[in-house]
Amino acid sequence: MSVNVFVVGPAGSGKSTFTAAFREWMIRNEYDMITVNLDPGAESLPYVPDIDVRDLVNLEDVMNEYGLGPNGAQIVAADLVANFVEDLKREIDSYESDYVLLDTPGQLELFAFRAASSFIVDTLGEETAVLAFMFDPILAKTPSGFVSLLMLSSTVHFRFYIPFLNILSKIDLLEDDELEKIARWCSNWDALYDSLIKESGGMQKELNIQIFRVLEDMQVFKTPIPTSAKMFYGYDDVYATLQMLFGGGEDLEKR
Ligand SMILES: Nc1nc2c(ncn2[C@@H]2O[C@H](COP(=O)(O)OP(=O)(O)OP(=O)(O)O)[C@@H](O)[C@H]2O)c(=O)[nH]1
Ligand SMILES: [Mg+2]
Repeated sequence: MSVNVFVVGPAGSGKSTFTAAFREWMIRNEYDMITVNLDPGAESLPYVPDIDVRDLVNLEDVMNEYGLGPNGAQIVAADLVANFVEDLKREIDSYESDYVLLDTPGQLELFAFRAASSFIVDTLGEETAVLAFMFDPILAKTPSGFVSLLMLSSTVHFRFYIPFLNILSKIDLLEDDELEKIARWCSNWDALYDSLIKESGGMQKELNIQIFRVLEDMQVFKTPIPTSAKMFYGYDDVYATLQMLFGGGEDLEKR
């Protein structure tokens, strides 16, 4: 049975580039994997998907057929994909690969909040689905941005309730001290709390403190794994984390 990794995150957080780079890393290491593009609105991709939802649902066709603009068409297209889930599953199964990387639509809310997505994750993912949630470093480097991403990632986790890992993308865009600061927040809640209350004042500070406490109580925190497609960095850690989740730490057999 394959491990199905749904790559999710806010628009522009690096989902498609992560898919391309992790694919490259896996191929170099001789792991058996395929990529699936689940974004009907993707204009260009940094990899050639083995399976492409655009072959089944085309955004331009949806715009013409339903008389919609690009935003409305994205919503209809996301729902239409659900009609083809069984076809997608058959196609994925025909590869019999160990790993399936599924690149999701740019708009996180289309994936996280449409009923069609739960159906897609349930059908395609079965019991070996995992969410890889991308943290964009430009947002993650401020305390409130970091906490917002934790909330967003928790919301997506709450929606699907399957195993998940957090990934910090594009770390080449961070200065060393910014990366160290994020690492400190990851290893020490108190450091994150201190940074958060220093950043804000008045009512916002109060709200931040309350939100922080909820997150702490929920114990949703998962340290984001630092990666950079530009530096080709971090993919061994991502792979090791997947192994811990599904392989009990043991390597799935190479082919
Ligand atoms: N410097 C740097 N840029 C990156 C990295 N990964 C992605 N990018 C850039 O970030 C931008 C967005 O990357 P994508 O991979 O398209 O992000 P996405 O989440 O798939 O975007 P949407 O599907 O449109 O939501 C592109 O300009 C990428 O070149 C990285 O590791 N380093
Ligand atoms: Mg993309």
